[in-house]
Amino acid sequence: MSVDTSVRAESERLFRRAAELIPGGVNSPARAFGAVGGTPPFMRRGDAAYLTDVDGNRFIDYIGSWGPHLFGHRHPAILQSIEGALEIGTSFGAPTAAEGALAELVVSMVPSIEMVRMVNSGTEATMSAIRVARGFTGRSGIIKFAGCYHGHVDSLLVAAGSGALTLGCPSSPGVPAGATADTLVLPYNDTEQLRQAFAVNGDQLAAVIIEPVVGNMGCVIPTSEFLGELRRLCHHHGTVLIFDEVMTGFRLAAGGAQELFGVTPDMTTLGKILGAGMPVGAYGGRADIMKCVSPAGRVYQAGTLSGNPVAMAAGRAMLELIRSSSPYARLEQLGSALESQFRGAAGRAGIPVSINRVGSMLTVFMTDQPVTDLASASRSDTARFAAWFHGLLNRGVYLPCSQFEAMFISAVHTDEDIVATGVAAEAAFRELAAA
Ligand code: KE4
Repeated sequence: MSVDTSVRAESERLFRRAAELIPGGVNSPARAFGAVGGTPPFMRRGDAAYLTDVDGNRFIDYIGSWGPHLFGHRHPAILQSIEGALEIGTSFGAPTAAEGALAELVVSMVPSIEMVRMVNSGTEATMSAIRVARGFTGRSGIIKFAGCYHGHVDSLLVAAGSGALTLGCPSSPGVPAGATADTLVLPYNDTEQLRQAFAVNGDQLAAVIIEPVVGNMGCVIPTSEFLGELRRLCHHHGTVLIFDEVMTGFRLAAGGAQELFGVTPDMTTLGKILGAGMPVGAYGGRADIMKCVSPAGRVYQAGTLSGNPVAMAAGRAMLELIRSSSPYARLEQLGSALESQFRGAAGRAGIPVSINRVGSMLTVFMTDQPVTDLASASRSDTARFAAWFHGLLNRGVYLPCSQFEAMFISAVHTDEDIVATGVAAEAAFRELAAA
């Protein structure tokens, strides 16, 4: 029996009203369907791998709040931790044991992190990490890679991915030239250009910040040569290597991409899964670098709700779930099965696709060429992706609403969900072929 989730009148009503009150009707552009058109479903609740919208439509969810829900929506252990924390209050602006408890877990799980500071978002984490690297080295220059997105930090909103790329403004208005004057943008996976950039600028480079597996131009995977050379060059020039693991942290392995690839950065930024759906970010790394951070050192960074005890309790429950259940074999199995479903469906429908996947993070690119950087990702047929996206959405499958994002599978998706997704995907591919 085919699923029909195309009737979304209440979402349309809510979206019209929201757009009069909130820019674009959303509190984050990535949710606005700008790249795919139409009205975003307004969600009423989430349960395990599923979302139900205000019109009563049920979706298999492959966004998972853009990454946090490694164990699906409303996992009992996470809800119980939040309820328990609420028994004593919501926020004190004073130290609590909950912050140290989560810091202990992060330090024990993430290879590069000897000390860590909690903040409230991935953006705060990357903004702070850049400042600390500049304070530690006394240098100003930073390298980022075209198509990578590190939050809406002024110095990094240049050639940015995710919503900035999706909405065609990878370098945002409102960012003064001075804010990006020290930012050098290189192509991802281009080892030769990396070597040249260091040869010319090495002694002025405070930091390189990179998504060690990119999610924000769609899923793009580094070559081992590129990542290895990046590590070597940063070490040689005294440049701080920052892995932005806001998306990959705890997603690709308990110790993130740095554990998976065996490449240890000097600093790491975290978010998403770390907060289990609550607003948490973090930055950490070598103790000698982190001891520059106020009040231990002179690099200032602060936050009223940083280390919020309710969010800390949720994060602790999440990391303890990871340690007790080690979901990565299951996540790989589900990811491999979903990739096979998409490949088979596209093949039978005669639609050329390129699929990049690491574990439970993947993207179906509408192109017949390999996708290894922003230039190749940008050759994807975004109009075809938009049509395929709606074909799936109308059949109860909720993908990220952009060609330049990654899908996320949770440990609580079922084999039946994967098969049902394959059936919906093939029907949507066949619609493309018939168009
Ligand atoms: P937040 O400030 O959105 O918590 O984190 C920024 C960030 C930093 N680094 C990486 C690698 C990220 O992926 C993100 C945020 N990711 C996007 C999705 N691609 C968040 C979705 C949104 O902007 O609404």
